[in-house]
Amino acid sequence: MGALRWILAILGVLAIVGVSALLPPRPVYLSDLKVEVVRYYWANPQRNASVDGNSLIIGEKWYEKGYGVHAETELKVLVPPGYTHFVSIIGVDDEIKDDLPASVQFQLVGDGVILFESPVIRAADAPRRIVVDVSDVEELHLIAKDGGDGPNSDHADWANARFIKR
Ligand SMILES: [Ca+2]
Ligand SMILES: [Ca+2]
Repeated sequence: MGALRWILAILGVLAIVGVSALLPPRPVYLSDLKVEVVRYYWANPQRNASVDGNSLIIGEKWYEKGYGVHAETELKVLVPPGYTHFVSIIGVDDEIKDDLPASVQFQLVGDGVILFESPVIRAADAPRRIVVDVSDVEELHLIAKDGGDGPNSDHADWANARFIKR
């Protein structure tokens, strides 16, 4: 009886280890990491909020995590070891009305190399999902640029910004 109990216990542990090996690894959210503000304009970047301190909302969709910034702002973060991709929803926060002249370009620079550059995104544009390979990157810079026409109304969201393993 004692031996059977041990065997069942060992089988149970093996089953748990096996299942957890099959589950996808948890994402690491940008807003849970140490983020350095390299430069910012108009107001401090906000963690898990828009740059005005409201909920992160793009195209009427709400996002719990991320960073709200004002162009031109540059954030710096170290890619967590073993994580291969940066994923985010980008756009102009809904606190800026669609008829205001917001225009933002989102750029990712990894170890000095441009990895991603969005088109110029405006307040009426829908949220966009980006997936960028950062498997060889140590230092990632997230830059919100002014779209070439100055920073007026440029409230930019890096919504749900996170690192994943693929
Ligand atoms: Ca909008
Ligand atoms: Ca602009």
